[in-house]
Amino acid sequence: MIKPDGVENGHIGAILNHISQAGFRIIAMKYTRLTPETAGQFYAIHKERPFYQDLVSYMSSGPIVAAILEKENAVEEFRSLIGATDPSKAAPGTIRNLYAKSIEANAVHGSDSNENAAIEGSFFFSMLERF
Ligand code: FUP
Repeated sequence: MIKPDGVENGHIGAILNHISQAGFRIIAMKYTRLTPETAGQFYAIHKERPFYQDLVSYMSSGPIVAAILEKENAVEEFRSLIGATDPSKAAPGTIRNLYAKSIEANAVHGSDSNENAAIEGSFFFSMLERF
């Protein structure tokens, strides 16, 4: 997902370019917006964390781009492409190093396991929207 800051700051094209250049295939893609309710569901795993309410309101603050990406070892490869959650700790040249503003407004989201990738893909896309 390209988060609200990535969209707002005009980085959709650059981020998709990094993703394509890194060899990911885009299986489905959607420009949309989360509501506080759907953002809350998407991040339900963080419900007990102190930053949850801020995260939900931030993630519903503007449009996002959701995508399903395909590559061998995609979860690990994508996490290394985006860099650490905190952009000040993200390796040089990673998407968060280049485009993120803060630990909350960190430009992109990537699934952290194959299981969560399947759950998160189904959250945004039905079978009819994929190929
Ligand atoms: P990541 O997997 O890199 O997206 O990071 P996490 O799953 O740990 O966190 C999910 C999101 O919660 C982050 F992208 C931003 C937000 N977050 C905060 O706002 N503050 C924190 O201290 C940690 C995470």
